[in-house]
Amino acid sequence: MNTALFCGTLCAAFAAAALPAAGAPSIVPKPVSLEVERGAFVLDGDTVVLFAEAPSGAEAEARYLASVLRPATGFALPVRGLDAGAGARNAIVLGLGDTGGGLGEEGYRLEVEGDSVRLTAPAAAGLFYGVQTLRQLLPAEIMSRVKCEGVAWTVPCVVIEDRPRFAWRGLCVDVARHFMPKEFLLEFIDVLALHKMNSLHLHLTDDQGWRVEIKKYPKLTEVGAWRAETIVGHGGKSRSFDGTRHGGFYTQEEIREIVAHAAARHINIVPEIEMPGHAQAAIAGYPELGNTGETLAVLTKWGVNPYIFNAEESTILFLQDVLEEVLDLFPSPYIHVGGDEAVKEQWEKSPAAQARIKELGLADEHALQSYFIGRMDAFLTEKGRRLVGWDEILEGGLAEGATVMSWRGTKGGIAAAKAGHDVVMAPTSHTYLDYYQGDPKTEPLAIGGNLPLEQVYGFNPIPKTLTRAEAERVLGAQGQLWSEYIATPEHLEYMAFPRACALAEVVWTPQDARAYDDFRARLEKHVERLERLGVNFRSLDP
Ligand code: TNX
Repeated sequence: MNTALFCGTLCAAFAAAALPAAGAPSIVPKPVSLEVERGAFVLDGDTVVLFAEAPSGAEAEARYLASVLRPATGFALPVRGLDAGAGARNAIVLGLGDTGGGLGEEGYRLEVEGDSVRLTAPAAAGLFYGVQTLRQLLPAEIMSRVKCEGVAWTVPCVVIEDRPRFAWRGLCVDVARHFMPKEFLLEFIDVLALHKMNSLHLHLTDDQGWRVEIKKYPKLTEVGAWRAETIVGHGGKSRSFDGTRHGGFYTQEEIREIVAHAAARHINIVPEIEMPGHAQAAIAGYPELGNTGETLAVLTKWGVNPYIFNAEESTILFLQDVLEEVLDLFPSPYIHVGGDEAVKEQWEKSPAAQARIKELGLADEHALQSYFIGRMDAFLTEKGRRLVGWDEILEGGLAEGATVMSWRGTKGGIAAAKAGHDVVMAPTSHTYLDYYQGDPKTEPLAIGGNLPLEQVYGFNPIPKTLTRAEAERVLGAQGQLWSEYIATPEHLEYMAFPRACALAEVVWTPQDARAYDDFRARLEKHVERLERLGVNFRSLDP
């Protein structure tokens, strides 16, 4: 068959049927620059995936590409090193090298021509993101986990140059309030990768559950990973409980598997071990960590809870032992220690806490929290890592090396940036994906709030009040999936998508290249991909 003719007809049909916005492909997040040219590359059973052998790093990305193309097409594309001088017809060629375009650590250049695809990047991450773009240039069926018959696997001819706006492009998943199985996290990571997100923050501990095995302190999971039951709905006056035991935790082996799976997709897993608040599950396992000596059960309801860790030296050392194991499991440069919503009432009443404040010459309970977090900061810094905490860690004085995650608006982030600290923006106003995304009357029960898709898209992580130098301190932004009211993976996906698609574009695409209507048009096509992937996304509002 005449390929040019075949492609011409097919591409016209493809454009008419599927491509909004003047025939431009619907890539999410939108690339920095994209030129569509005439013609198309056709992927078939004879296509080869080639990688330039030196410098190394391209081979893993080439193998990943072949592996993601396989299920839907059924093609077992050969992956080979590129012989210098050999022709590269019907080939997808991946190479590491200087593209000359200032693409940074994560950028890439993708050139699709009629008989070959060339993907070049300064580093492996860029090749990976170029592969994600290439997947999105193919028909949506490419995302299918089962073979799709009768699909012409065409890629429109394009030249794309792309790089992310921010280095921290994340989501936080709360696996403490409701445990999520490892298998689900692995799939969720795949979907994040498709959106060029590079950070998954796991909220591993809270009042209602401790979810990571710590060998030195087995009762953290033997006791702390299980609660007797869970409050029903919002509780209200006639609060009732479901009578069903809930729990689970990740073994260290499972954590290593999750971390490795994410790393292969250029996603860093940021572990969070909460302190000094949100600590009841840990205190249930080890009552000596608390302030009252009471034997507690793992909490079965939601909200801010007064049972926080005491600030004794023995407790600080206990938590540093925990962190020691956490550091061994998670190579992340950033370790999150929480710091939010630590009610000080038990410290106010506790003679031991008051004595500690005196002994350390501190002003008050806020200064004691600051001291507590400061000890963790020093510990982590010495191990070559960096502490991250919620914006409450500003109260009573910010630890020297701390990065602030700003959730109560952007105020905390602004203060931290102005004080020369790094910041991740995570404000309730634009990134709380546990809030309602539509009319509460027709949505599944959520914690409250109102965060429609357009509002997420409207977020600019750089507040206007920052100078250029201060703005450099904003590493990026993160969406939060707190799971008090999210009990299943399906529901978590429903809350995450498509709002996480909007967030992905917020953190990837230059601010002045973004417009909601254009995004919304591309999203129509993009949700077909989510559908093929089997993601339980919320349908787009008409
Ligand atoms: C506040 S955000 C919390 C979480 C809750 C969330 C519910 C933050 C640092 N603390 O513990 O799950 O609100 O939206």
